[in-house]
Amino acid sequence: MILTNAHVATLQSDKDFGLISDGSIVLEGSTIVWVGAGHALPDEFRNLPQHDLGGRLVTPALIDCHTHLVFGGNRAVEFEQRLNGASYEEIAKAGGGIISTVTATRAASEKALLADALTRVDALIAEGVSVIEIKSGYGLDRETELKMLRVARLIETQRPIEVRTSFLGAHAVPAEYMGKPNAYIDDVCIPTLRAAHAQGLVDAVDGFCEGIAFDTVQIARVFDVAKGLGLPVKLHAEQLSNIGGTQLAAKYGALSADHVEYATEADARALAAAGTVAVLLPGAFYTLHETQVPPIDAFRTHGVPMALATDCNPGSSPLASSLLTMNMACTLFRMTPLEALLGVTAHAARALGLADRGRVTSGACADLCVWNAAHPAELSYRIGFNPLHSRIFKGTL
Ligand code: DI6
Ligand code: FE
Repeated sequence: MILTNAHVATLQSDKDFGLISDGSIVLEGSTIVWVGAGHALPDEFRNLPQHDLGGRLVTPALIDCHTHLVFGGNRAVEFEQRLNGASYEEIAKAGGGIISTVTATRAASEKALLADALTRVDALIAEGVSVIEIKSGYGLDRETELKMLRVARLIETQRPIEVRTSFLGAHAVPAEYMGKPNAYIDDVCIPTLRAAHAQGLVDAVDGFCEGIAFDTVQIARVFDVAKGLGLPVKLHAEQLSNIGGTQLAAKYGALSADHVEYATEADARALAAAGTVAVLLPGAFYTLHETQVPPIDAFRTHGVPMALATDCNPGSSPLASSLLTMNMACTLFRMTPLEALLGVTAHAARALGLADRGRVTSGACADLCVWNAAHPAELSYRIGFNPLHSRIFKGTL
């Protein structure tokens, strides 16, 4: 198939949108085999069936590289408590927060978790998302961590979307191990990681490195096991304070360090040297009324690729919109519309270790979005408006 009459934002480099007006894109199965100006279409492709896009904007399909979208229940009541003065950390220490979602997730059936997760997946697909990363971490026991990962895998069988899973056993210390984080890592987290990996349920290993969660020594023990299993790592680092998570992520050659509001210039240098992506999560920044903006200028100066994701979760970021994430990144973090688009495409792909996604180039996977828009800045500019015209997933419209 040839897509013709397209205004293509190829994102072939990070310097600009790589716009081609009156462009054509040749798809062969699930692969892009040619992209360029319509008049330059090679003769060999002239007889293929054509699909006229009416001059619409085409971009790589969007990628949400950090979500916790499989969970039970919701935390609207805690949202209300925070607005009545309680802090996120206070609620967590009182057994709410992540732990209240753990209780609801343990109680939920696999079927109910799947049905609930699909409502969020559908919202993302409706905005042109083609790949979603989904973490475990609301089970914190063997059975429920495995259940969450099975549900994440099932999503791919129910919807035209690709799912990458991350094992996040080191997300919080469950009530039954209160005050005994090391015992939790040894008795539950590491054995569950091995079991989940043996069942083919894990694509990467994540952790929450924070005062209210795990320190760098505890995370390093989980990362050592991940490395032994040949799994890539990533880390929630420097979200609420700086305790060295970003440096640890860099030391382990992590795919990404995520949140990073409290990261320093030295942390940015370490990420650049390691080739680790900074995943920025403006939905959590916004929801938690955070005021510490991630060190965007340091990331720019040192050439750290910045990805953007929803962090879709019931506590700190009840957000299921990549477009709103882009808008928030521009308005709250002063990222440019080009950085925002790279953040949900090329750089998000890199944060997941997917080399063939996120740019419109020959050899890439044919995951594309067609927008009722003339310029790519429109995708970041509007608030609460979805201009998606159609989505092409692995070559299928
Ligand atoms: N950081 C976050 O923002 C989420 N997890 C994490 O490690 C919050 C998860 C939650 O509050 O349920
Ligand atoms: Fe998160």
